[in-house]
Amino acid sequence: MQILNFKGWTAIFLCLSSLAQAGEIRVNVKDQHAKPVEDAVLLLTPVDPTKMPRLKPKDEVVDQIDKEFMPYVKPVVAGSKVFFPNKDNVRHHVYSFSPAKSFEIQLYSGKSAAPVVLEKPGIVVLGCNIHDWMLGYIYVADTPYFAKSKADGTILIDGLPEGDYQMRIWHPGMGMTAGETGKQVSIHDGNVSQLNWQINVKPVTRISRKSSSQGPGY
Ligand SMILES: [Cu+2]
Repeated sequence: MQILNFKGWTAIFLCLSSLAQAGEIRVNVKDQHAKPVEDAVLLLTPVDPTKMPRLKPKDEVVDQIDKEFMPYVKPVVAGSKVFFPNKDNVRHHVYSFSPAKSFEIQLYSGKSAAPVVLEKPGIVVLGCNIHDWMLGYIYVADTPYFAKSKADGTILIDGLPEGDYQMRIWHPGMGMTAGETGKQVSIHDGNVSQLNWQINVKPVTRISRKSSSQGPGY
């Protein structure tokens, strides 16, 4: 019994010490009117390029629900495979003409669309040939350290190895530039770095089409 207890304590200790080997950053994103900005993508790149880990591509999903892309902004790591399941009862025809990736998924319904592999970092603007208003963005990141802001404008990135990082931030309202840069942060094990970041964004008008999905559709 004592041995079991001892093992239990050892396990807890190891767990705590591995948690301490990383830091985190919390950023509060506001616009020029001091309003919280949702869907801003924050990216951290180690200042020392030898600290950049190998990217691990993932399987990601951008849904189509009520004739909208969900989520509106999706950050993914470069090399990831993105699936575009159609959850509507009408067909979509998803495309992008962006330099980071140009592709087209012909009229389809359900999960029949083949995934698209996004190798090149950059911004992929999504549209639908049938529904002109459908607009979505995939930010293909060249670093594994990224996250996007919630409705209250906060972004959290945890599990960051200790070190200095260059930060970038991007939002659809900033246009197709790579975003704003220039801030650096030092991450220390077990510490939380907090900062406020004000960005200039053009208002993004998004009209909900929910009601129109009740009808016969097209
Ligand atoms: Cu569509």
